Amino acid sequence: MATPIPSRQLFINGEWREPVLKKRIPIINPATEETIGDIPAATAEDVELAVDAARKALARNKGKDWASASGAVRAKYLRAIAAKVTERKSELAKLESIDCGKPLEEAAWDFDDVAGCFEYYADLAEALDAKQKAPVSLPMENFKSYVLQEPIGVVGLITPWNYPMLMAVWKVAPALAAGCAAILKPSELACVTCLELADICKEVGLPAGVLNILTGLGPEAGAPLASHPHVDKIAFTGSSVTGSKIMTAAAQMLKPVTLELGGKSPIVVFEDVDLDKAAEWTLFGCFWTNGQMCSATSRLIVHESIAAEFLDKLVKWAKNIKVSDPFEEGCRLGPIVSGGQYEKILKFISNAKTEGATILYGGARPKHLKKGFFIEPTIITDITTSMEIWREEVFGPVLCVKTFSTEDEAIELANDTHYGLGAAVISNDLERCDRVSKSFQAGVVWINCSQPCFCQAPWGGKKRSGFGRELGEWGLDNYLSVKQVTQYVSDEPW
Ligand code: TXE
Repeated sequence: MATPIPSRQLFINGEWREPVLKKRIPIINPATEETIGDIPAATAEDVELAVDAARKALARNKGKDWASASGAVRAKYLRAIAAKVTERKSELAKLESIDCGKPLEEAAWDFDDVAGCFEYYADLAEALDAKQKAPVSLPMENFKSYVLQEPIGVVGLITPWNYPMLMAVWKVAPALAAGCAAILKPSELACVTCLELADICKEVGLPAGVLNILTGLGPEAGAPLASHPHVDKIAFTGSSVTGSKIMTAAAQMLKPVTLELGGKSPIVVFEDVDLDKAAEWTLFGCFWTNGQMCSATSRLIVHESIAAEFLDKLVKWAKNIKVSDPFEEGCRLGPIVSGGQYEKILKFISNAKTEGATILYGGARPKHLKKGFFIEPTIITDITTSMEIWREEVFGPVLCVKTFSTEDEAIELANDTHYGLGAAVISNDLERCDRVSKSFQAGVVWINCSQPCFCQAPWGGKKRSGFGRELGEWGLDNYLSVKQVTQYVSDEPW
């Protein structure tokens, strides 16, 4: 079924605008390797226009600018966007699926989350009004003090391709709720739906310049945004390498950043589990979104007494995972997002073999698929902790397995990584789960599950997985600046 890709331009100051240098980037369908359209490619010249539009949206104009509008007014727009996303969910899911390769059913779930995220931050925008002028108790009676929570200003949001619209909205929704004006730079590898978000913003009449969307290459569009002197904050999700570059650029301007980077998350399975339930979460935790999740629990650490039986089950179930065009009924694993990422994953697998690991299942393109960037669900054993496959983020459907004998050993293996985004523990002993959760060096811990994510709960990493928290109230705080106002209230001279 052909899904036409709308031909769009950049979205600047509430209008479609051709890139100044008129460049475009082809869109490749990862399931067929065919070119199916193109996206506009912004450069530094377009970044200038977008920053100017965003600053104007925040400029004082008789109190009618975005920043000084009440939270209730901003909430109205966020809810209108949520309603449009829901209305257009099936069309958006198809576009997402064809653009980044995720199974259609998974893409549809993403748009429920997108709408839910806008709704949630609409509520927080309203609640923000009541939190203004919160009094601070002072030790001296001749002073009184209160706190204002103000938008941080113009924010640059640089996002990845694995959840193209959802990752963008985790930043856009709180930024707009806080009263910031934003410039979104989604990934060039998949950003078709982000341009549809622009279309939705036009439809609901979002004031000009409040959200600007610039598609384009990282070094050409992302880098000038990160280093722009009139961008007050950068929020980034992507690789640790690019995160480091962004932090360096921001440091030159002493600009705040939040970074959500890579991961190599563990899932620890104890001997007392129901093997079926544990297998379900283990496979879901690693192969969901074609394994392209920063939080994928891609290191299985399983108790030695159940390892053989558990691995038999995993292999049996992995064989039943349908790898196909994401539009096919029952598809559970679609193609990898791009040729570059596909080659990178296959190289990780071949390096693992060279280093002496065993490919227990998968490891290649499924024989029935002649085209497209497909990789079988892959399970690798006989791993040592110094191997690249155990240490580096693969960002594909590859599960690495090691066994343990004691709880301490399991925790040591789990924490033996420079990343610290997610970690999961599966056990029927809830006291043990509690103990292990506290020992994990990770920003997100799952007990008896892996990957569920709610927009109400904080999300972010430790160590080289970044810092700052998205989602929940913490996500809104990212875009707020706290101002102390202190008044001398006594008639007596000081
Ligand atoms: O990431 P990049 P890529 C990891 C994953 C994957 C690897 C490479 O391991 O294999 O990163 O993916 C923009 N200044 N993750 O190359 O480069 C870029 O245009 C400013 C984990 O796609 O980090 C895109 O919008 N911006 C991850 C965004 O950064 C720049 C999700 C992310 O791209 C830039 C994706 C620059 N110099 C990949 N260079 C996660 N944490 O979920 C690039 N960009």
